[in-house]
Amino acid sequence: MKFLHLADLHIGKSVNGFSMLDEQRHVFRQIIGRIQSERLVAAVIAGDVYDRAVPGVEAVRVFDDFLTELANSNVTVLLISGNHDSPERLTYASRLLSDRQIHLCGMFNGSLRSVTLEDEYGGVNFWLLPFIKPSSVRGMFGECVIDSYDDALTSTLGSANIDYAARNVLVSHQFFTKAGVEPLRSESELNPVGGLDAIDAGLINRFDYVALGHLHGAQTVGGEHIQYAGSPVKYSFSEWRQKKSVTLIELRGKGDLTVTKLPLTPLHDMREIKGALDVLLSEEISAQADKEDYLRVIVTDEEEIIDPMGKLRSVYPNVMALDFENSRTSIDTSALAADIDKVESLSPHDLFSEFFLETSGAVMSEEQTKIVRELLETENEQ
Ligand SMILES: [Mn+2]
Repeated sequence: MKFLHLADLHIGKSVNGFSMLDEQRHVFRQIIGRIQSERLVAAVIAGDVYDRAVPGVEAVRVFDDFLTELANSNVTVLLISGNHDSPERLTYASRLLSDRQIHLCGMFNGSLRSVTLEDEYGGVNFWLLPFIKPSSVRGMFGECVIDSYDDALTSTLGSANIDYAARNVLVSHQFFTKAGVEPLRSESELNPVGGLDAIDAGLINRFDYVALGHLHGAQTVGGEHIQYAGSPVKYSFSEWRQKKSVTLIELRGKGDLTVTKLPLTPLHDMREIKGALDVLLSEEISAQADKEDYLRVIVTDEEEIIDPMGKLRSVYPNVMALDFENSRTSIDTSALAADIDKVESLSPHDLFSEFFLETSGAVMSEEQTKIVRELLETENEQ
């Protein structure tokens, strides 16, 4: 059988104040096209569907359109929540949707869910593991001690009674690493302090394929059969040299697998340019690539320039970031301005949610949200 593996959609994400919704719609159209032309049986979405726990109206609409197109393409959809998603919200209507072969697995309740799809070699079990934290699964497995992410995964898989003689695919959003191999990280991911969330990829080596989300650069972990699909859109300048793709898996008999990267074309690419302002603005340089690309511009002039952003945007409308590299101190002014805009537009509750997400690496639970709301209300009354 052939199926598609994607992850880290981050629908609704803005990069330096620029909405990525048009980029997301653009790659989703390409993904639907490939699903139809390759006659795929399933689309696996390995977490981080939305960029935040409470997505905006437009983001929900874009995902609704994408899910409807997937259903109309007659593929089975297998989806888990990532650390950016609200498990409860992502589970909405999931019991109804499973009748349409759309399996939304947002919450983990102590038993690993599986969906079996058939092909000419028999059944393939897709195991759906939403993003879990040690604290969220503690107590679910009797007396088992769960102190680390490794413990959480070991107990979860151990309780699932997986028959490894059959064909099994794991869908997960945990951070898997292989000892001695430095993963390719991107600035648009969340990195909890100290890398305590890392799990040894040896624990998942017996699956025929592991469809991972979390890392935004496509990469393998300890074998061709363990893959991070990467985000379908570039979400930070640390990714500007990456080529974004979705992953096509052809699984034949036990242990017989082909993995292919299907490249995605952005509406506007993301890139960096560097040099003296006059040179960068010249027709000779600007005509070399699409002027509407998302740019990080590094200006190297020594003299003070009046309104460099205005001048740059008259030629390159989508300049996202401006840096100066000269003998004086360099300051990233545009990023600062975009951040201030963003901060001013958020409510105290949303600001705290963002802060929590950035520092802890996961969205607040319903209970934590309730506590924060109560505290803010008390504060307001006083
Ligand atoms: Mn992500």
